[in-house]
Amino acid sequence: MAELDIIVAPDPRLKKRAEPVEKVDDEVRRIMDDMLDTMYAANGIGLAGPQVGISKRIIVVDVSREGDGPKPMQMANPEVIWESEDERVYEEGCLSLPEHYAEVVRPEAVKIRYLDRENEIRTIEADDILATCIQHEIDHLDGVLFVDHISSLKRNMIIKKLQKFKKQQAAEAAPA
Ligand code: GNR
Ligand code: NI
Repeated sequence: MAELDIIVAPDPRLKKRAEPVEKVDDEVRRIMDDMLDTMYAANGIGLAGPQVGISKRIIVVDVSREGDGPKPMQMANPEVIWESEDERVYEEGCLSLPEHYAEVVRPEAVKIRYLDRENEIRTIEADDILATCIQHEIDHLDGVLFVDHISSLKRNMIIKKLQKFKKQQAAEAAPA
């Protein structure tokens, strides 16, 4: 079990398309477990490989409510195989865009096919926050961030602020 560092935008590693997993083996299971640890430590509801510098099509999600106990989900090669025509607006955040939020429109329900921990093909239907979160994570695997779904004016403002924040952090870490 290990916590990984989460990459903050702007960063070229967040813009790359991630590679499919050939087989869910012990190495992939270890990555999935480390990603869950990292996600819980950061109080996130989802995390994708590229956010921790792993350019593989792996995501983890847990949208359970606090009182209900954890419901971790771990997926390799997740794919949207159906999406509803109905859309919904959800205020999204992202661990790679800390402290920035914006309303994003997406299909309100989706069917997802993926490989589970045992390398078995599974299909699930998701709606509500689970549908939103899985679509957000699959976007990461394609190098897409939620700000790519909003106006360029808002996007550029958020990216500029993050760039400034990162420069400050780097200066504090390595004083002249
Ligand atoms: O923790 C997260 N919350 C969230 C809220 C609304 C829509 C999507 C998300 S995912 C995000 C964690 C994250 O950055 N996953 O990639
Ligand atoms: Ni994200």
